[in-house]
Amino acid sequence: MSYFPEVNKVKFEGSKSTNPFAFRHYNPEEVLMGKTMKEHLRFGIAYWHTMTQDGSDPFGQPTNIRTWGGATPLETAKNRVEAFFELLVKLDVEFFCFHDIDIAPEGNSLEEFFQNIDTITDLIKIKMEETGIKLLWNTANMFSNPRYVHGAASSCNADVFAYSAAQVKKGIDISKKLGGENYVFWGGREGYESLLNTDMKFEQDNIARLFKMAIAYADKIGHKVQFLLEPKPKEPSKHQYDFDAATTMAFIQKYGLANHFKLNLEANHATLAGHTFEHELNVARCYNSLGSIDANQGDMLLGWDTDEFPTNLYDTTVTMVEILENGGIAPGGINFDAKVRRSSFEMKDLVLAHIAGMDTFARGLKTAVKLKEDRFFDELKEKRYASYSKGIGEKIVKDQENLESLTAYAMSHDKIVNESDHLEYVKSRLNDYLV
Ligand code: XLS
Ligand code: NI
Ligand code: NI
Repeated sequence: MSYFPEVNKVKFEGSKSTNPFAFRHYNPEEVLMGKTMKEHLRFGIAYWHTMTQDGSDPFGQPTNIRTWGGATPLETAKNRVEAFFELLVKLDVEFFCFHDIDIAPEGNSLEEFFQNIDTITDLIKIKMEETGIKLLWNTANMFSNPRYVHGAASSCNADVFAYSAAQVKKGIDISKKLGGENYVFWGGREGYESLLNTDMKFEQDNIARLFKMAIAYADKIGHKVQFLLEPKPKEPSKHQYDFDAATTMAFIQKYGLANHFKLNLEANHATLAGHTFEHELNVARCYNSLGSIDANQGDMLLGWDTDEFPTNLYDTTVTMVEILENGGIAPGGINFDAKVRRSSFEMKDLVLAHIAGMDTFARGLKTAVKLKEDRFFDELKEKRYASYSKGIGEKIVKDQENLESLTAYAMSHDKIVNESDHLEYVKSRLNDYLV
């Protein structure tokens, strides 16, 4: 049985193709800077948005037509595995990501939940072996169930902390079972509603305690996995502890987690924090902590996480510039944490939306490679900071100067001459690369 009968395996047909089910820019085998596009981009599909999202919003009922509904929640979960792998294969996508509750029904007890997870991950494992598709990351959903009303590891209720720990243990167990390359924590309810009743330091100490337990457990069972922490400033908590990349790095460093934790950065979370995505990627690179990305885009006219498929060429270009500067994104990847609009409700929209995202990233990659090969940004920056490669500047960066010696220098060099950035010209030259 096929869930996407109208769609064959999506192939690269070139930019002139008018076939909606073809890649016009993503050519997995094309080699750029010594790596194939597939190796550069390491695309992943998110189980939650693709398999469980139904198109409902706070004002309206589900709109999505989905054909995998079964007689019981477990049967639906099994059908979803079939449909998901059909989609991954047809789109030639190498990786996937999921939360525990996306793949398996929670049932009526923790024990039943874990049994369901075992049943479904057995099926997923078989599919992975058949197709060669790999697990980029999994995570535990510790925010949807009412038990997480006060948080998970940051909850005021110790029983909730214990329940979270059980979910994380299971998450690491299935990560090992499926050969996961990364394991993500996104603190959906790890924040506060009001400081009037919140002990912020205590709550953050507890979050770090859970992370240390996770590191110890992965180590104990011999699972080498890269842990990732995903920043987001708001929604659902009014104030989330992992506000943005810089705040999250301060947390990681304060609690001594840097050897095991990097960042999973999401484009729409950056804009919610009042940053561009490239700012967040750049901050992560400053700390050598760029782990993986959740690829999507927000709507600047709306103040929430719209999780749209990335279709903005400028954004994917500057994102790929950061990724190339990082030397690539592996063992992370580009996970489409993105959902089709409520009005794109047909099954085939799932295919079209991913093609759009993959083609837009492929174009971003190609442009970024051209910029890199032409040393566009390198030359700009070399010229801009040239005063530090000679004379007094060179001595400053070699730590050979002090306040007294620099005062003596400044006395005889107090007629400062600055140079213009010509930034408007730079931006218009960048446009030449984009179109
Ligand atoms: C929500 C987050 C979430 C994480 C995984 O806004 O993006 O989907 O990626 O829990
Ligand atoms: Ni995300
Ligand atoms: Ni998000």
